[in-house]
Amino acid sequence: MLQAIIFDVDGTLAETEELHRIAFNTAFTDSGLPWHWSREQYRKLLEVSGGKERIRHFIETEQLPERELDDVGEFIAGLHRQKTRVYTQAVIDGMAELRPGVRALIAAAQDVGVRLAIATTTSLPNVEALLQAAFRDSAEGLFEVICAGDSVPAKKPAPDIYLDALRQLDLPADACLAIEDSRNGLLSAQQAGIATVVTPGIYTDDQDFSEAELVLPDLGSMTVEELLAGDLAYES
Ligand code: XBP
Ligand code: MG
Repeated sequence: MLQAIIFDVDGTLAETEELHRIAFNTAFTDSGLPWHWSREQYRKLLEVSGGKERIRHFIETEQLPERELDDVGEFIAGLHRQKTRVYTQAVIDGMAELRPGVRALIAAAQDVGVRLAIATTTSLPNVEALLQAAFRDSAEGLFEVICAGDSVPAKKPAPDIYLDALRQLDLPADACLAIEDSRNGLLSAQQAGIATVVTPGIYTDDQDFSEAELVLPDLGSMTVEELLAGDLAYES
């Protein structure tokens, strides 16, 4: 019997990765760096979960001079703080909207007492800004458990963030359903033993989701009753 739904954030609750890309590029420009991540480049960079890890991967693979900095970690952290400021302000300004079916599924889950959690690689301020913008006064306490960003040693596709969500929910994996948009997220939830529904996003629509219970265009393409009943026999 389904007792909790664990949502990914970026690409799942809302189509936010284009906003992240713009925030990264704005932070690079603000910092006087001649870096610019195109959409095509960002699709590839998204194979690395975590903004700070993504910047480090970019510096190393492009063999940029910043590799030689004494404290490249702090350099990256400073850039990422700037990027997070830009991103959260854009979300607060209403630039991110929930994907189709998300709000209805969350409301239906609440109505029948299915608990709600978040397991995301993104930074906690980004999650808080999105929940505030999307749910306003009802954001507080809507998700009983929020596991985000650096709270675990290893980011997706490692299972750490989903295992932490299960621990905090005090539920077994087979009582939960994960909802994801990316292969990294699917692998993370799967390794934690959680059945996963995937709703691919604009940056992940070419990825392999063969391990998913179900792949849907979005959460609006199936009735919430079917999703909550675990009746995942969707005919595309
Ligand atoms: C997607 C990610 C994050 C975002 C950027 O997270 O991999 O890194 O791209 O956010 P999700 P940060 O697990 O929600 O799909 O810069 O805060 O990492
Ligand atoms: Mg995602």
